[in-house]
Amino acid sequence: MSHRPPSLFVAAHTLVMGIVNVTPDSFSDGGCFLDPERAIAHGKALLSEGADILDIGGESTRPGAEAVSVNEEIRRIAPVIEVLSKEDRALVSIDTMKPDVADTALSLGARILNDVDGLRNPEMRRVAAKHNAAVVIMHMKGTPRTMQVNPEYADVVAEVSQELAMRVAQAREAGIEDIAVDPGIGFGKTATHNFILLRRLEEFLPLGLPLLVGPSRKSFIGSLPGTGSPDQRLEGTIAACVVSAMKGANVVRVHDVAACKRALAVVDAIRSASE
Ligand code: HH2
Repeated sequence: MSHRPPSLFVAAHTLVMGIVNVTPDSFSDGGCFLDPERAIAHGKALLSEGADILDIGGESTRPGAEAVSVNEEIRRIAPVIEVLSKEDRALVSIDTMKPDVADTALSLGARILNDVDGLRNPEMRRVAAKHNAAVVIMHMKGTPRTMQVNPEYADVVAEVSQELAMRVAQAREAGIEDIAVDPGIGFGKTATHNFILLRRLEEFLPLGLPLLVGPSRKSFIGSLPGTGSPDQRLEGTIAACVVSAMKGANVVRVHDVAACKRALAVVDAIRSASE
């Protein structure tokens, strides 16, 4: 008999991770929630809309974003994590690439470490293991500064999958047990790469791990007519979430929690209906 604890990323329904960006420069909502009180209010609103997880970040990873110091990132996220992790039903995730930020957030009550750098840094793996955190291992080609400079793959799905498998093995070696994988929509990929990743998402299922997908308001949606600005990308975001859920994603990471919850309730009902 297996005694593995249940994964935080697996439930009977598709989980929705709501985004709380405590940043001045995030690509779609930069500056909206930099003030801790506003970020906390936003997190509470997302919980009341049905968010299953709150993903709190203090550094934008948009292409070309300016780096943020450890102290500044901690100053942004700490008060928000401290309050939101004490909310009823709240499961808090910290979105960071920095070990010291992760350490502080996990000490303050976050239970998930979401690292867009895939826990490449051994110190990140050590911090996650120390706190017995669940982790999201995301694929990124390059760094946020360079990733959109002409990304190339022979077979994007195969290459992303191989790299994720390698990072998962490293994380397991470090003693991390609860792991979700994420193909990293928009992180070192052209719009076409992102469409292919979503169309072939089921090819990540053989990794045998919960799958998280983050298409929300991203520029691959904006590459299509009439969706140039992020506030025109809700329907496209929902379409990508629906496809992801139908193809086996366990978690979607989105800004628009209420709308995505409503759409995914239908998907979940279609998937689970029995004769
Ligand atoms: N996307 C963003 C940030 N973190 N984490 C995971 N696991 N998957 C993603 O696709 C992902 C992520 C980028 O979105 P956002 O947080 O809205 O923008 P910014 O990085 O500009 O703050």
